[in-house]
Amino acid sequence: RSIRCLSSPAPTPPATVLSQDDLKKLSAVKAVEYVKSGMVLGLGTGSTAAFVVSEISDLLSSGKLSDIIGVPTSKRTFEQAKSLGIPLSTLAEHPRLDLAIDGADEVSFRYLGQVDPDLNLVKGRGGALLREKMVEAASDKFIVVVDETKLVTGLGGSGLAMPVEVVQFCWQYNLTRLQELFKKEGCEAKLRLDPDGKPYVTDNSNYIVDLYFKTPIVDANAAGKEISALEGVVEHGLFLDMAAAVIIAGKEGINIKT
Ligand code: ABF
Repeated sequence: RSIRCLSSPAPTPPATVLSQDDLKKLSAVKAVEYVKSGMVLGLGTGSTAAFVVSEISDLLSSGKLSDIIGVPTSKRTFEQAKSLGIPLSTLAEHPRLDLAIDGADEVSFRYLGQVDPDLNLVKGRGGALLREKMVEAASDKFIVVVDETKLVTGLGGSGLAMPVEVVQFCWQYNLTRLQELFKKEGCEAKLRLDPDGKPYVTDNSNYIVDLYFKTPIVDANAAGKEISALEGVVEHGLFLDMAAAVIIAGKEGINIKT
């Protein structure tokens, strides 16, 4: 009979496989290191930003942070922060904020082969782009928290939605004009709908026209200006040259770009 190995070598334990949520949490925890007691903070929207809010709540509960006031970028962030006992306020009461931390859908890092020094972003797939942009524009520093899946070689490059918030009254006109504007990028524009098929309505009672590009936007700055110039457009998801730093959590660790 062949002599069977009594014990085969122990299988190599798998390297720690970090989930996307793990990576989001890592970037969130790193970003909260920039929060100091007494700050007025812009609180972002989305799952990564939600980890930031819960981390701030934990630090307040443990006494490691105090005297924080939060200005939420959406009704759902307001509800989350309120439920965690974070003192909240508004832009009306605090027209200037010390710091805003928020997620993003795309970070343009290798634009046309160059590192994009402006840390340009696509944001707003969560529908909160208008309040996000206002809060982040009002902040002395805006820090972005992402996992590495958000890096793209040119904005629109993910092929996923780039939102434009429009007044309900003229959404069809805006949809048509936006599609024409980005014909060379093979843009398809769609009115964002709720699961029940009705138009999605933002916290500001507007609609969203989502743009889907076949090829990345060539000139993001020009694109932002052209979109904003359209009658009935309230805001768009191109956040250009706004971020002071992007904290990227990847399987190799944390990478901070400023
Ligand atoms: C928000 O973060 C939105 O601008 C963007 O859509 C979202 C990204 O979502 P997640 O962090 O869940 O990936 O700020």
